[in-house]
Amino acid sequence: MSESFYITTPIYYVNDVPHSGHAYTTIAADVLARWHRLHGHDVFFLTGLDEHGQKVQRAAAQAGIDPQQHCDRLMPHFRNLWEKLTIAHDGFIRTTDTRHHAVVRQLLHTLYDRQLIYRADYTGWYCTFDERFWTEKDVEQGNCPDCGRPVEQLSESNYFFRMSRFQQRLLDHIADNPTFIRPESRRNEVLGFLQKPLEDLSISRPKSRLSWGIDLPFDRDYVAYVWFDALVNYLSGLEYLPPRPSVDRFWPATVHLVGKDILTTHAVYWSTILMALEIPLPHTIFAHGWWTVNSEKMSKSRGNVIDPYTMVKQFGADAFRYFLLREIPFGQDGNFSLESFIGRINSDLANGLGNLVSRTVTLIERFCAGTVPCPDPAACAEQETELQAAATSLLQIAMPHHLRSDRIAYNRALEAIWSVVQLGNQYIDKTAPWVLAKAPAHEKRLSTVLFHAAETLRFLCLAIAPFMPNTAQAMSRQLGFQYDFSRALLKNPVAWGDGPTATTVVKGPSLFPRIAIPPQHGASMEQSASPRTMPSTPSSPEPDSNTSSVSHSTQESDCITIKDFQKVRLKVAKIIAAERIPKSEKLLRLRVDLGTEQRQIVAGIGKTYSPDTVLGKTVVVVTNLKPAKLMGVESQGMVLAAGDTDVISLVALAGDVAPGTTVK
Ligand code: ME8
Repeated sequence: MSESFYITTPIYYVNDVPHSGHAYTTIAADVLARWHRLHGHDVFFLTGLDEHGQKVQRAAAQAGIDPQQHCDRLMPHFRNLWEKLTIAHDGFIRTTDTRHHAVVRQLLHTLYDRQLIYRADYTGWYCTFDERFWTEKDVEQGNCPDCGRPVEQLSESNYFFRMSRFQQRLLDHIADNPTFIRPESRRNEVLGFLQKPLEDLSISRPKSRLSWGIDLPFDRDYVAYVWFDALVNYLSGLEYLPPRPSVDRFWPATVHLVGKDILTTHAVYWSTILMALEIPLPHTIFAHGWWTVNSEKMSKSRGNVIDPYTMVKQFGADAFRYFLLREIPFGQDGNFSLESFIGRINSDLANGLGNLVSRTVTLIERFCAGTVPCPDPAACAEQETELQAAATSLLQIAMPHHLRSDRIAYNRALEAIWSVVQLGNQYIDKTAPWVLAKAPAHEKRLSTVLFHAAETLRFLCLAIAPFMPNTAQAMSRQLGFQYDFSRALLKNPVAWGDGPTATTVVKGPSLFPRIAIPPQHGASMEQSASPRTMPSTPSSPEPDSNTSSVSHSTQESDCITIKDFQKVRLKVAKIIAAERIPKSEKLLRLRVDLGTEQRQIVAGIGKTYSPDTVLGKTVVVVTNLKPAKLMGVESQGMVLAAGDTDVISLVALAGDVAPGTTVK
């Protein structure tokens, strides 16, 4: 039997239609599932819906319908979205399914029989929105520490799971299994949480307060706490969903992908429940970061929700999949901006991959009568060796490294793929097949070059297939390979030149038409997304005579001139004072010495640096930025720092340079 790979997403609440955050986790899971299928692994990918609990009951009441009717009404919004995003899940679970109820009841019974569930009176602070109790010390000025909404004091008789008994075992498990909670920062968070004594977990809600749930098997006046019910889906889904994948075959799960918001419920609640049931724990719980819009949480009330349906309709499923996984490291938070999205479509997709496919196919059509030619080993040069090494290492080294379920780095994987895209475009520019075609003496060299360009695309198409299945399919069609990506195409190593030979290319429509940047970007997606527009100039296989030789495109709107760059005045500065700005986690007030003057700068580096660690540092400052007020404090410049989203490091100088020196 081949290696098994069981991946799950959270099951999403059906209190509302899905948004891009839900799409993010599901796309991420789909990529790993597809990658493992391509390698011939035995894959089960489970997603679904969390249909019980207060949130759903409340949403149904607001809609004036019965909760089940509400769930049935919302379910297609999720299923259709997954179809539009080409999500190839193997199972879709709904917690209102009576077969799921049976498993939840059976597990509750087991815990009850083992005396790991008891009844007690409890008084605590209850957050209706999060459906959980908080202790006095957790509550922040009368508000829930999680969602910030007011909490209310509630006294209630409930059933409790003896979670506290498992605290030490859980700590030991985390210590013994370094890849159990990923990434490392989240693992530390859980360890921090476990420094405090773990309390027992209320696993029931009285029906008098909440009736929408699964009846407790030992007391019909109560329903199960929605999180107990929901977490069990990871097991129940294996038991009864077609094609009955079975617990024996797939448990323990390889990876539960979750957002950082629900790390505790998975790493602590779920782990201790499994321990109590004597069921092995999943190999990895990977908690990814949070997408914000204009640095704010996405929410309907703020009107900044990014509607995934709109994104797919306007930019295509693959572009959306690409952007979400390329833009921010999985695990870190990131800000969604339509401007960055369109920027990536134009630079990485239209000018990068789309251009490489289009020019290769055009050149083969024009100079080889549409048939991918055979190479002549005698006509190979160093350029071919370099291209071949880069493309083959993609499948053999880069992807296996970046897509391991305990260190998932989609952005790095895509970066590696796009470095080959860039190399491919440079290769065509440098070898200039249109020049070779002019002299019959270069015929073998021309064939060799076009073969290598096509072979690079074959490797690229296998590498991107998990990320962009539609694009991979279209590429394979245009190059005449006709691959079926649901098959285990990477089960055996793929070697350079071992693909279908002498295939006939078929030019298709442009894979990624360039998008015009809307004048009013960055606001709500519905308002600002522009319709797709065709490229202003058709993609050309040859470089424009007015552009430099490495340019593979005549579309250079993302570039700035040296004059533009010189408008930014950069100077070396020394930090001579630093302090935190009250009530801000991120901002430091700095005093910097610029040789001839001193300035006050407010820098968003406070999460990475404390004031004492930056004191005396030599940094680079933008000195001609218009002054702006941040949290009421004027900033007279900007300090340069590196980091895709969060600040990782200040920009330092390689040698000793006096304050005030120009940086250029
Ligand atoms: O918590 N950025 O469901 P839910 C990134 N039913 N990911 C986001 C996101 C954002 N802004 N917003 C949502 C629940 N997500 C429970 C789960 S599992 C047994 C029960 C994603 O509908 C992310 O995966 O609130 C997050 O953990 C999940 O949606 C929460 O979905």
